[in-house]
Amino acid sequence: MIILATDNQIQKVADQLCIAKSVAVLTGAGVSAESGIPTFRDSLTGLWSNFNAEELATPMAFRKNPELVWQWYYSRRIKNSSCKPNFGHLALAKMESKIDDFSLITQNVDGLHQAAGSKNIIELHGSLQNFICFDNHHHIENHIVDSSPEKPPYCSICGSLARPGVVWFGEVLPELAIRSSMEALEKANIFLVVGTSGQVQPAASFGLIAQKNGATVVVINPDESARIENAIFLQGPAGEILPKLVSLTWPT
Ligand code: BJW
Repeated sequence: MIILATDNQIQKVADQLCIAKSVAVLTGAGVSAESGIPTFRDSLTGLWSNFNAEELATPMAFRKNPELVWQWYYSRRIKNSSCKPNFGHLALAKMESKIDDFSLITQNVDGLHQAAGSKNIIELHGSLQNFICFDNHHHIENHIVDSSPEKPPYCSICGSLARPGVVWFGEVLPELAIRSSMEALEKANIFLVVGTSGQVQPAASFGLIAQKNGATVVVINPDESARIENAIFLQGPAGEILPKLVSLTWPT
């Protein structure tokens, strides 16, 4: 049974949120769980049940078996296209409309924040909407990707294989995304950490960085293991806690 944060606990965060000048949010896979997208560390199901997501999301895995990795991403892209933003995504879009200085840093590659109407989004780990070539990062057009479900097509410029435009383990994150995140963490009065296990760097350190910069950090997650020391913990699913937080902060 999941213990839910009380209205009283949520109200205390709402009281701070309504006077905050600058707010930053970090989201992870948990924010899309209620849209039907499995979290990264959920065991894979169906055809993929014998695989480990952490072993598929690496350049080594792609070099070893490009077709396998391609098919995994292709199937996720198809699944994503039938998923819709949930109440958590929508609440974050509403929050942005109420706060002048608002940054949404996401580790997700599913595009659901954009679909919910969020605007100032920093995609730390890339996007499943973008495909690039393995050797030179040339852009690969979506219609070429869509016509090749079984194996990665070749880049028309350099002939190397296409790959998803996401950040795999051992790869550096986009420089602009890191710089924009650091700027957001420098000025935030409140930093919300929603639906992430906090196991993957560098995003896992953002809570600590925000605290050092003087922000109040609030973790929203059904699982206690996501707690951050000295942060407020609102236990529960993002799709329940975020809408409540928004309606208690801005009642009309
Ligand atoms: C709900 C919910 C509901 C469920 N509501 N919540 C320092 C120390 C040690 C290692 C490193 C280090 N610095 C870098 C590394 C190496 C590595 C790393 O962190 N390894 C760790 C595993 C130890 N990091 C990197 O390689 C990064 N690169 C880098 O730092 O470059 C410089 C460098 C390289 C090498 C060495 C040193 C420096 C790149 C990381 C790229 C991560 N990429 C992936 C794949 C993206 C593409 C794809 O989607 O396929 O990103 S991995 C995967 O993990 C994905 C996610 O974005 C990311 C985070 O996962 P997330 O979102 O937290 O999901 P889950 O599943 O873990 O958790 C879900 C949470 O939701 C849970 O808490 C649930 O309870 C919760 N939940 N229902 C709210 N309804």
